[in-house]
Amino acid sequence: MTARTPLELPLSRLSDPALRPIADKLAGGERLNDADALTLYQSADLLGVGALADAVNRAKHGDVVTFAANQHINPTNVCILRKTCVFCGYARLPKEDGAYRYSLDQVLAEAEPARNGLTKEFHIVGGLDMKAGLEYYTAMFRALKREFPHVHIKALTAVEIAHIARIEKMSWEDVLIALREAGLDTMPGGGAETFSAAVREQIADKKLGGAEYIGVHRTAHRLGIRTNCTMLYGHVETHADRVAHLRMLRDLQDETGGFLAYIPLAYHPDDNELGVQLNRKGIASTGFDDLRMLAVGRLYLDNIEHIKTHWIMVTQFLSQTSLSFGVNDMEGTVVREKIYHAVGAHTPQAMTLADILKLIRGAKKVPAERDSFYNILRTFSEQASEVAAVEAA
Ligand code: V47
Ligand code: SF4
Repeated sequence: MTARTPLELPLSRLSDPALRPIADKLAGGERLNDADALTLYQSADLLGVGALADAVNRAKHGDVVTFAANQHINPTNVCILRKTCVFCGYARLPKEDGAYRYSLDQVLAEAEPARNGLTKEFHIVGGLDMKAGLEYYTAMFRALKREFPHVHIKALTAVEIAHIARIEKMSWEDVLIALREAGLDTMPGGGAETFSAAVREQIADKKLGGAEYIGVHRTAHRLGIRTNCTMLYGHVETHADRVAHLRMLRDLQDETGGFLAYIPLAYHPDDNELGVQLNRKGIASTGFDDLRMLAVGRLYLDNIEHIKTHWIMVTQFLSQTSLSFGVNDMEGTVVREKIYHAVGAHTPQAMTLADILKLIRGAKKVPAERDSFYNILRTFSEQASEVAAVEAA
């Protein structure tokens, strides 16, 4: 996308001497190792870590910050793991109050705002619902492509793909091929949580394991389906667990090059069992940790081009600040987000184009709308009239 520029490391801004050898490696184009990542997670010099990440990000992307105009659709909250993913407040058992599964007409009604022509992507994820098998999703994707042919479909986490494969007695590969034929374009990165087996046992006991998550993404990449990757942080994981998680993502990326973006997801403790167990009601991750997670992602994942901040989870204000901590992409204009609002996110459910432009410009960056493959569609100059023209289109 943006022309690469020479790396200019702000050495004078490092107050922790432990960061100096890491800066030297970056200056020499040497890859950081796991011990370096641990140092970055442990250092109290957040501004130093951020300055390094900012320098690396600027060398790759200049001042440009991208966003995609997308709409979230969560077609079912019925999930067989409702009792064992103790961090999740969104899922319901089939007969529980609040359980829902959209019919095709309801999905199309949810998608209706995309008629405005602004929406370029549907982000579709939901629970592991025994009644939402391959046919449910292929019919949905076909109908969405028929009604909204201009909209990219980013849908179904690795966990959902494995669930469909299990209930249909099919291979991951055959499920992915069928979904792609029906209209699936790329896959989101959800379901990763933290890969460590010990952490999974505590927070997501029956969920697809880390190696299998990687296996589904490897299969998708082999079929030419690009995907995102995530890490859920701020619950019971250690710094070493975070590093091991990043290592698995970086190794797969070395092998396939199929990841488009990395998105760290801040754990929210309200309205879920884990929040009660940890006695953390109302206490989500810290701003310090949110910024550090993004910056370390930028520095360690040298083979993943895009680091995305998810403003719904960490607030627009922290997302804006993260644009100086190695981040080059913001989760877009999101219509009707449900998953995080079920677990205590107090952010709005959608941001307008004007809101996003204001945030990015406020960080002295240049906003650019992108497509789902990160090709820049338009860069926004300072003229407010441009926003009005686009919103009226
Ligand atoms: O996998 C569930 C997380 C994820 C909680 O790929 C929670 O572009 C915090 O993956 N606190 C789904 N997080 C969302 C996701 C995502 C979001 C935005 C962009 C992309 C992308 C992917 O939500 C789940 C899980 O890790 N989640 N419960 C909670 N209490
Ligand atoms: Fe189901 Fe996903 Fe919630 Fe786990 S995190 S209970 S798999 S919806």
